[in-house]
Amino acid sequence: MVNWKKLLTKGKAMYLAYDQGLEHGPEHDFNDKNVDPLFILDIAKRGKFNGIVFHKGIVEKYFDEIKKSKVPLIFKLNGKTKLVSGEPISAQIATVKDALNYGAKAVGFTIYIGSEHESKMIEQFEIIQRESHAKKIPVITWMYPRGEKVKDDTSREMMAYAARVGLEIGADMVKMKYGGNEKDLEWAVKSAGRTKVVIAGGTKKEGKEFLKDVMEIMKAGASGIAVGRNVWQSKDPLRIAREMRRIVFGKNIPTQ
Ligand code: FBP
Repeated sequence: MVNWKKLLTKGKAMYLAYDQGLEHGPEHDFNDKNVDPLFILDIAKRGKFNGIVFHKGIVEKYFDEIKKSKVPLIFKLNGKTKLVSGEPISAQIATVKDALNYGAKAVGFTIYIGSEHESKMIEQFEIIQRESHAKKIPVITWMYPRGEKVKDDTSREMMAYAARVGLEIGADMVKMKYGGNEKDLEWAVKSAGRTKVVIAGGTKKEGKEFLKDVMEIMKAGASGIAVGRNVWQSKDPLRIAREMRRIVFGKNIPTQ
C-alpha cells in the first residue's frame, strides 16, 4: 500500500503542474510572472493545492522555498522538449532516489502509449514503480496516447485505454487528458479500476468554461485534476483555485 497522506483531501486531488518550461518552452507558455517558479509555489501554497509538480532542476535550485512551503512535492522523473518530431519518447532525467532525497511525496512519469518507443518507457516505469513502492511512494503516470498510430488521443477508446494501461502496469494514479465527453470519461474511470484518475488542464480556456470541465470531470468519477496553464496563466490564479476547491472537494460529487 502506498502512502497518499498529504496528497489527497477527502480522497480527492488538486495538483499544480509546472513542467511546461521543458515540455513547451518559456516563449510559448510563460510571461514575466509565471516564468518564476516561486510565483507558482506561492499559488500552490495559497491556493491549497495537494501537490506541486516540478522537474529535478527546479527542485534542486529552489529546494529551500519548496521545503518551507510544505506543499507536497511530486517529482517528475522524465520529460522532453517540443523541438523533436517523430515518435515521442520522454527521457528519464531523475531517479526515485533523487525524488526521495528531496522529500518527494510522489513521483511522476510520462508514458506515450502508441509511440514506437512505448516499450522503453514502460520498461523504465517498471523499475521506477518497484523502487517507489518499496518506499510506499505513489507513482503517477502522465498517460498520453501519441504517435503515428494514434488518431484521436481523447476519443472514448483512447481515454479508456490510457486508464487501463495505468491499472495493468501498476500505476497508482493516471494523469490523462479529457476530450469533453463525460460518459467517455466515466468509462475510462471504470477501466482504471482501483488506479486513480486525474485530468490535465490543457491550454488556457475562459475561466467559466474550464470550471465546467472540472465539474464534469468530478461527476464522471475522477479523483481530481492536475492542472497548470489554466491556473497560473489566469489573471487571478487564487480565485480559480478557490472555485476548483469547491468543486473538487465539494460534498455533492460522487466518490470513485
Ligand atoms: P496543463 O494543465 O497546463 O495542460 O498541464 C498538464 C500537462 O500534463 C503538463 O504536466 C505537461 O507539461 C503538459 O500537460 C504536456 O502537454 P502536451 O504533451 O500535450 O504538450
